[in-house]
Amino acid sequence: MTDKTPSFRPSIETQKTNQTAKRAETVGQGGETHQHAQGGPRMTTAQGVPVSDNQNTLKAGARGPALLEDFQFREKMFHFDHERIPERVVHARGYGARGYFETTDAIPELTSAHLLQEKGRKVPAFVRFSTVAGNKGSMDLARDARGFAVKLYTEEGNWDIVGNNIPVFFIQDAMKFPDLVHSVKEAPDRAFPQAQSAHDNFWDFISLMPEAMHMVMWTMSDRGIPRSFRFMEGFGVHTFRFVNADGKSHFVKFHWKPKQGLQSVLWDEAVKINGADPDYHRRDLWNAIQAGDFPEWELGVQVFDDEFADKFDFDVLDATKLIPEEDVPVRIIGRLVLDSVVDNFFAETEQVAFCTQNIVPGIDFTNDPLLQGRNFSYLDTQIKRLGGPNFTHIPVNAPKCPYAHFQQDGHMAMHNPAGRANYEPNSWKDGGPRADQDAGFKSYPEEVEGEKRKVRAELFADHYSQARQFYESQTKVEQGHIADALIFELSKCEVLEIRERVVAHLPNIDADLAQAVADGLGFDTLPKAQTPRRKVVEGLKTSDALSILKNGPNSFQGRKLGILLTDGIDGDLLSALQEAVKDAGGMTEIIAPTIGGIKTSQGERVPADQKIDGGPSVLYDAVAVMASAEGAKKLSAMHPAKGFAADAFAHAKYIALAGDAKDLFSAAGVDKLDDGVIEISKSDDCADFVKTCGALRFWDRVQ
Ligand code: HDD
Repeated sequence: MTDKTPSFRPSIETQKTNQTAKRAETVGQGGETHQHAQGGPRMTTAQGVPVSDNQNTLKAGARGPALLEDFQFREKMFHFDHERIPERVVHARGYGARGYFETTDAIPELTSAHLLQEKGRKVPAFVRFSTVAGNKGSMDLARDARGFAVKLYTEEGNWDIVGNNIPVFFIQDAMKFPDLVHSVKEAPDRAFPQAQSAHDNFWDFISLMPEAMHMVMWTMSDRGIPRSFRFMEGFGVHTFRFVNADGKSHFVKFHWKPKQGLQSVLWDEAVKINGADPDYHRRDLWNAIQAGDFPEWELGVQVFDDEFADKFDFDVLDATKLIPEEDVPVRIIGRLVLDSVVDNFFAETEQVAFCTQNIVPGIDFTNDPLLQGRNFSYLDTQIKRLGGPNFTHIPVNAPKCPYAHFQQDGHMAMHNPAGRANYEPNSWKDGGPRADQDAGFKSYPEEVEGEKRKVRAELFADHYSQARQFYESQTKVEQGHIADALIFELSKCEVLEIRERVVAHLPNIDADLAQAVADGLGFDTLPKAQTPRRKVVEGLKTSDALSILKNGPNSFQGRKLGILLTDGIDGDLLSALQEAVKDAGGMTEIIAPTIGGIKTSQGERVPADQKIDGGPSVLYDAVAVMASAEGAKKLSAMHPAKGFAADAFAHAKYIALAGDAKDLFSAAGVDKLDDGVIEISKSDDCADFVKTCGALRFWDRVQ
């Protein structure tokens, strides 16, 4: 039989695309003409055997059967078939980066933790941000809490603070965690909805678990839809212990405060961003770090003693409660900087294994029943996810300080101890590591007593007081968003009783909120309020620290301006605008009718970063539209351009207009412009505009 058919030959079309898109790389042309990419290392099998042909399987004749002896093919396919590991049961969707932590204020009087003994001590860090409910491939802008997990590679072992961007949690006892997670994830029969809490199962569970009402206020607030990982706070949530060298203990809560300030998106933006760029948050972090705009957080601690804990209105062991910063100020003791993206997502971000149990001498747990349960769960889940007990051998999980123990063998053992002794005590001369009675980790010798019973402490039964405090601490705009979010989510519930049962909790939080949600759901009457198990504490002081809008950055640093352009615009003005944004520490992106960009009136070509339908205004913190008369006419006939203008206005963005850009807004139905829309015609205007953008939104437009 003659050999007529080449086994792999890309179509002319494919070759063309590849040539234009990636001129630097050579394209496989079939086995016999395949070329190597310039300068790459020699390809080998996993056993190190050089590979001669990576295009064709070994065959008996060019059109004959494939041969089992093709070890290169079998190895390649076997490895591919095993590429996936189970995704995290929660927090599956995440994004990690490397950086460092530096102590800025030593606190030896509070803790013996080596890292915190001296100002200037610096250790490497790895951080993974995540959403909770969605699967690994879900979109970034789900309404959800965000994970904020930090691993500090200290000189006395790895210290993990496995926190969230919300300082409280849905439940008080780890016993309820599987139920909580089952309820929020896709329903088991239909496998939807994905990455959202807007469904019956979640709200059914919540309506029957009033302890969740405080956290629900947070997830329904703008905290549930952050603009970027860079613009959110992180919290260790639980009360931990600091223990100093004399063995004295204080309680401590951990806070990560973003230097970049706080910022969230609007729900309508979140919905649209999920379509326009499902990777919005991971792209944002990647781009910022690659651009050298390293995000930074301060580590703050709220430290208090037994006396405070005893007189506090709530139980400090209850993870559904926070301690207002106005009651116990946050003391800043360090800084965390993310300055490096990962080399490989799987190796680092996917395989990183956090555990609340990873603490170091000088830090200890409390009896918070949620924390105690977590301490069990994380180690357990890593064994399933990473395939065995040796996940600490994976570089991202391995300590960066010296370590020595007698643990050995198991799947993928890579650091078995050398020598004869693998037990202790032993009498061998070089008998291996020994425990250090002085410097080794010692648990705080808290005295415990009590009956062995399945119970909760009485103070845990207060479910509404801090939910009310949180709601009352928000600005009017933010309160409106909470009501809107509840109405949206409950409108997705098919069962009327579930909607009613949720609304029945709200009068215990705020009468107006309850009424607004009832109206939004079309109820004729407000359902009868749930009777609180414990009397709601009246008159808790509001706390400004709980609001995002009261803690804005007042700067455009780290933010992005989307500039929509047409042919014939003033190139000098464009440069001035770009310069002004750069000076403010922001970024710009050019959007144009085609990806080829535009030609300025000076005849210069400006390439585009986005074609208009790939760069909707929801992707930007503020926008500018610069259009010639002819250009504005063209844009006005383009649906995505009208959407760009209408959305930017509806989302209360600051808008700069140059040339005849106003015409686009009229075409988009926005005739009445306001003070948030600013005409620019010279370079001073640009600087003023960017300064104004520091307020991030022109809220007057939507109040
Ligand atoms: Fe959890 C992952 C944060 C309660 C059990 N959790 C996980 C991650 C974060 C949190 C950020 C992702 C870590 C990563 O990026 O790899 N979890 C929290 C916070 C909680 C909380 C702030 C409450 C204060 N979690 C919680 C409870 C349990 C778990 C009560 C079980 C008793 N969490 C897990 C887990 C996960 C996890 C199943 C899934 C993947 C993993 O651990 O590594 O073990």
